[in-house]
Amino acid sequence: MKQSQDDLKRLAAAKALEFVPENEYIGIGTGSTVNFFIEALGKSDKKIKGAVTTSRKSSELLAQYGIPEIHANEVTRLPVYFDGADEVNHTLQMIKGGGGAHLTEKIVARLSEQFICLADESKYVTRLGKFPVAVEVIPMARSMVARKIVALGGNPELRIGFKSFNGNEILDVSGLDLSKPMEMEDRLNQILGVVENGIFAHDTADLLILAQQNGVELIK
Ligand code: ABF
Repeated sequence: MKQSQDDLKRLAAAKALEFVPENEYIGIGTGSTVNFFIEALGKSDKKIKGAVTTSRKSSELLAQYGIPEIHANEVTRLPVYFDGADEVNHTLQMIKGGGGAHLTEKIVARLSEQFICLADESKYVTRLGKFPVAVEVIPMARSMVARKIVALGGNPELRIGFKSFNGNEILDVSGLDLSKPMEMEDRLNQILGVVENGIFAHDTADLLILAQQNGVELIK
């Protein structure tokens, strides 16, 4: 029987438990795949010291399962960070930010020695770029940034009614040429008024736990 996308997310989440180190603080991201991971971790007998997380939603869920939270400023390193993605390619570069939390996610990724990405097969792509790139902008620079993005070949759309964790706005940008993801990540971040974008080309995953109809595959 064909498994649903949620079944596959659950499978990836269950597999990820095997990579949770005990008696350590870990990083935990955001999104529905990670929600399954937090649930699985909360119900498991794995003992961790606590977690640095990337959104209020994940904080709430951690609290619900009695997993202590620690602030990013209280740790100097994390052995591992678990998070999902909107797209991930064969070299484990990703597009993230569908949930608008890519800034906090990049910070926790950079604090972590290992980034483990949890994904169902729909996220695994040959080429990044179908999913729009989220660009977090300082509100007063929004229009100026949008014009620069158009000049780069992108089509920016304001995410209506959304503010990031840090009170900024998000432009969802389609149409960008992501054949060189690192270059585009840098070019977007060089625009004055951009806080961070959702291309994770520098901060690739170290391991992808990919749940597919025929089983879970580990891709390095
Ligand atoms: C986070 O959640 C984001 O970077 C990404 O946008 C999203 C993936 O969500 P889901 O697991 O719900 O597909 O990982």
